[in-house]
Amino acid sequence: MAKPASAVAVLGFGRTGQAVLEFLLQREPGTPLVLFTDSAIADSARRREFAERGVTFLTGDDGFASLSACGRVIMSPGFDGKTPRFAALRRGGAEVLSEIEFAFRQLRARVIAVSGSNGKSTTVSLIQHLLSGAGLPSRLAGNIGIPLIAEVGAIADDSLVVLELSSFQLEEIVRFRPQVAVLLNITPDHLDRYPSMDAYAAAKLNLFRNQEPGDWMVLNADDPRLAAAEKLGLGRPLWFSSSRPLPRGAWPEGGDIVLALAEGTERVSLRRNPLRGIHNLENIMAAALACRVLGLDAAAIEAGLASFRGLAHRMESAGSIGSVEFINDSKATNVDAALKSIASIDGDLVVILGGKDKGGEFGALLEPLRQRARRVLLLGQAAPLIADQLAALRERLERVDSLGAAVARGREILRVGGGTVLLAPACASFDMFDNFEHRGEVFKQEVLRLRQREGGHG
Ligand code: UMA
Repeated sequence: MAKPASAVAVLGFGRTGQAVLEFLLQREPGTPLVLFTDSAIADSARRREFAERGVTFLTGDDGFASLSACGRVIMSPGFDGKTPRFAALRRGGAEVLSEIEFAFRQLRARVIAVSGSNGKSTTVSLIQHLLSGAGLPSRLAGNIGIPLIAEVGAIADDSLVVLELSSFQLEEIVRFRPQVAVLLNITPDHLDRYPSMDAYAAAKLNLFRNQEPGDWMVLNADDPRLAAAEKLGLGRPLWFSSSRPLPRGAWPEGGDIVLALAEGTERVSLRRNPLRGIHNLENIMAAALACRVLGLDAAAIEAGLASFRGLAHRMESAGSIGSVEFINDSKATNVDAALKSIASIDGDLVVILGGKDKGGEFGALLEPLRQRARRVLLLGQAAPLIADQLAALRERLERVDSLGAAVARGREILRVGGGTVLLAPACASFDMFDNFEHRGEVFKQEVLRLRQREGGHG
């Protein structure tokens, strides 16, 4: 039986879909709700609970076709709204909204949105840390793992939302408008979903689309795609560069960051900065500019930076055994992120690469690995592909079957001379793990286990 036109369809039963259902059940009681996923969802307490509250579960092609009877369709970011089936849905009259667009329409609070191929989570976490240190209430949400819709009820109109956005979440934007929009970089990622780099970049640039002249755009001047972009939006641009001074914006100078705005120039000392690497310097400059335009001064930014502790799975130390340090950068899920991790560590390296490929061009790793890596350990589904693209380094490549084996092998290789075993896989984790966090946890446990084994045997 067809649903009445007022029904709302929610696509996806992950974090986002469940949060949207929860919101609609509370805020729009009586509205018929349909939950769609491509494959059937296993019976679970969560599923039974929603079914008991009146949600109809649909699946498969026929299920999708019947969504055209719904007035609104709210999609999770994993769904690709550019495919023909969505065009048909729109032609049928349904309003298709992303969860971000839907949630934004319920918000009155100001939004600081951060996107980019790498560095988003560190930057939003740092911004929130700096704001709270300065006594400004804010809420963290988005791709970092907290659907915005789950938070809207708890966000006061006069507070701030710090939102991490992926390209997926920026695809179906209609009115979404951040007062401060930060774009960190655009480097190859998700090319299994996008037909080209241009299509991927276009999704990212949606960040600025609805900004108004009083809004701010914080941008990376060292990113060739951003620097060359002709029309970004109506907001006021503030650029940052890790390599050169700029008329306005941020750059490093003599152990400080210079923040140059229309009202004057200030310096933030990096002396007590806990984050390493050029990519983190970029994240810090972006966060500092965003907070500066929200009213924080250099002293508040400097104090907040000193007390910030980095995030798990991002250049996180997993401990040392003898003179070998283990670094967990499981979040380096694309080639560019892996390049940045390699560049930010001094000394000899053993690099662990591999996992589920996302259309990455691993050839870009060749030179840095040739210069820095004693060995490259290849793991998971993408191992043969990486071996192929790094064939020029053949004598330094080794296949491993598990992260445990990689940890032990890395320790062995660096036993004489010391160095760092770096997990920076340049791939997604889903071939062997639930997610990048799971992969990072396993890595840390394996390091611990090896340390105990070595300790036990003197
Ligand atoms: N599904 C379908 N058909 C599809 C796609 C998905 O049926 O074509 C269903 C799946 O069967 C499942 C559900 O949709 O039931 C999963 O939805 P989802 O993939 O949108 O995942 P969520 O659990 O809702 O998590 C999403 C983000 N996931 C993705 O963008 C893939 C999370 O980012 C985000 O934290 C969360 O919303 C809250 O905002 C994760 C991620 O991997 C961390 N992001 C990518 C990245 O960072 O590189 C973009």
